Amino acid sequence: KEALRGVATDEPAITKAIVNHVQTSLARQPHNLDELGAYQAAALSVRDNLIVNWNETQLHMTRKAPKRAYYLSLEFLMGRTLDNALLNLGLKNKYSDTINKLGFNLEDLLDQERDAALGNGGLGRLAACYLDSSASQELPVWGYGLRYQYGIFQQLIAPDGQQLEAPDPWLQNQNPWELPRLDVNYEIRFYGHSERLEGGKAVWSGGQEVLAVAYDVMIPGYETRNTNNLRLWESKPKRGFDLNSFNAGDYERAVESSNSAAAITSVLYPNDHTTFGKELRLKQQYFWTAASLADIMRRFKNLDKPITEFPDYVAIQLNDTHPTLAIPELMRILVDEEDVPWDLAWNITTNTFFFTNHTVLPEALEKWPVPLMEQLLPRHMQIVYDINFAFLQAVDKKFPGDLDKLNRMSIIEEGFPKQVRMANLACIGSRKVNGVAELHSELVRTTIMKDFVELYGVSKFANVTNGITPRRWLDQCNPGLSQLITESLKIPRNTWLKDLYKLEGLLEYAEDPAFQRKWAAVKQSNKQRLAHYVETTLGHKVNTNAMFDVQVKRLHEYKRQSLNILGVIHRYLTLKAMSAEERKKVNPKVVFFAGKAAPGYYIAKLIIRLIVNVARVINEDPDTKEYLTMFFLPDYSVSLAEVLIPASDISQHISTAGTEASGTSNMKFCLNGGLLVGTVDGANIEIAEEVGENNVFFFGHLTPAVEGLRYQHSYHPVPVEQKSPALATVLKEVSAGRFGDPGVYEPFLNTVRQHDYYLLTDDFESYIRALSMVDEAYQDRTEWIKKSIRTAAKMGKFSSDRAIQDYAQEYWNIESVKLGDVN
Ligand code: 26Y
Repeated sequence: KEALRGVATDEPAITKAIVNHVQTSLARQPHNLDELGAYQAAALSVRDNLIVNWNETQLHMTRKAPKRAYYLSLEFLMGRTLDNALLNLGLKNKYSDTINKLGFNLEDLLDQERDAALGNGGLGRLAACYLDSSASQELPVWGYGLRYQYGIFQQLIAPDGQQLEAPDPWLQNQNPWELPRLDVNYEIRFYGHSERLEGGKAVWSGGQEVLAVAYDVMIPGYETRNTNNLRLWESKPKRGFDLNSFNAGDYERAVESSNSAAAITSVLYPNDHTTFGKELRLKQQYFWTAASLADIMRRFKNLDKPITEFPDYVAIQLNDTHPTLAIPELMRILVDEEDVPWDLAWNITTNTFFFTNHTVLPEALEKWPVPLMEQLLPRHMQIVYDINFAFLQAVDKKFPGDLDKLNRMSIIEEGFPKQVRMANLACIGSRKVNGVAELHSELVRTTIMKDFVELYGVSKFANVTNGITPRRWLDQCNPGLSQLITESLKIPRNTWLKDLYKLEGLLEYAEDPAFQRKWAAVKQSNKQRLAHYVETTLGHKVNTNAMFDVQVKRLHEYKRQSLNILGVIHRYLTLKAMSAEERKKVNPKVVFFAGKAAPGYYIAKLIIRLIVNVARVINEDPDTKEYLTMFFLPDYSVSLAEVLIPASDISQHISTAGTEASGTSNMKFCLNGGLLVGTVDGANIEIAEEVGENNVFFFGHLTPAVEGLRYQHSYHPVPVEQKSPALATVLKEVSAGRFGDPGVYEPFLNTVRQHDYYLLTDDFESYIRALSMVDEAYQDRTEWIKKSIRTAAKMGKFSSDRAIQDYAQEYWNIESVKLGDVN
């Protein structure tokens, strides 16, 4: 049966498949192959497996014709694929042995793969975890995104500590995990003009047309043959190039339009949380939503069902506001192309879409200038106005005469220029709106969507707490711990990896000294693995007996890496002030930072510079370096996270209360037995609910206090010296040039001294106290290990399998369609 499926699952067949790919796909000789070539051949042989499963899954789904869900996301932060695919197929051991016999080491080959880094951070990685969980649970879910030529930029650190950006040409060596589908393509129009006809219809013509071409990425499920699809669109010129200009000798002009078509999917925008209003970004958004909807519509039409049943077969999840144009685009297709009356079209549309909000920060809420939208998408602008007109009538009917409310709720924001508020459009056009953790969803209901809750009722506004896939974030990145868990729970690995609540079985071992020793030994070896990484990349030795304290995430003022670095300086100054005798009582600590700053985010880049330069000073200080060292690891990525997270004793999630919607790395650290120091924010709160507040280190002001404190900063400011003398000293030392040129950091220091929007001065003292409690707790290593075990044991809720089940049942109304077991 397997031979019929062409699948290589035993050693001889795997060997044959790999050697075959070396010779025929790579056109190389097996006897002088380098690691890159060996990786490619191995990957191609695994790809063969995936393609067979993928094909059968697609065929099966077409035959069964279940309702499907589509996850529209501008970002999919996939990371590497080979290791994950081998684990999902259950072939890792066989590949490891086979590759050994071929004279290579599997782990080295895995390292040859470049990350697919088509995302910025949390939102993009969440999309990747959700694809994994959907496939693993055999749900008919497809992802739709863009095939960027360049992913998130590569981060370099200059000698002076500044972040530099280099392109990420991830497709340079061919990508074995995608399948070009040149036959699946759609023409996408921009610009031109729209002429209204009778009955609400219009004709949109002229302008520029570009081609969207599909590339399919196989998404294997864990221990199932179900293999889902992530369809990424690439832009191409509709016609090669302008032959008239070419013949007239104007070669540049001839390729201009083809270049502008290719530009659409050339690069991922590296901003997260700050909008910028660039035309190319709006083009990306429309290009992608239009291609995806055309594809979805074509698939629906193959079912031969009446158009009114569209929402019975299609659910579309909008990953933040980025794909909101899908709403007017579906209206355009229905009204202009399918001749559906406006009201019926609106009914279909609002039963199809679901909208997830990922942030309440005002600077991240997308707005597009009306003049830009009118020019680029004239028909959509008309549709948005028509939607808004009917909507405002409904608001006025329910709240007669409330002009302020109408102004706040309107899709169009008055001003110069007028702007289209994408969050309002997404909310109005969707069946449900959700936040990503309990607190965040409550903030959505009471702040940005307050008026909408009053209009529609609260049931439209719900919560789905984020989750992470335990396959990648435990089994794959921490094989030692995975094995210990399987041995101890005495159930097969696949059982708890598919039902993470089973980890609770570990609780009974928390008091068992033998188990504690094994648990600690795994952590220790993960710390050694990280130390090895630091040594080979930065050339620095790391004391693995020290506490490893980690903060890794995008650089942002709201995430407060600033608080962390100022805390490190405080610790350094405290150590310096101690006698050598006193110091000996201090538990050594190594602090790790990693994360990228948006290239245009000046203060965030300055914070990186400060971190790097503080590290340089304290790592060289003979008085203290035994007790405190710190590292900024350049170029944070999914792959680096897989090394860092299993190695942490404690990790920091210290956003100003009410600003971090959820956070997902907090879940990853805890799942790997790391403890958490954090604010009462996002999913930290639910983690504490699960693991018990005695197992997390909370500090800082709570969300309801934030507004008042900000008001105080503006109108009744209290000097830093008075609020926190310790912080004042730290700021003074930085200002004076103790960590490099005096003056360089002033713009950052002033944000703290002046408005202190993110409340560093208010939270510093309690932050330092929390860190002392961490130190104290770490002194009693046995108690610490117990906390670590109890924490991991209670992480069941945070599996993305649970989150996807929530979406599948409460929102999409879809069910599993199983293809059959592996082998
Ligand atoms: C509009 C554009 C500039 C933009 C681009 C990317 C705006 C926001 C983003 C990304 C947002 C993001 O990553 N949000 C994070 O989503 C995670 C998954 O829900 C949350 O865990 C995390 O708290 C939130 O910051």
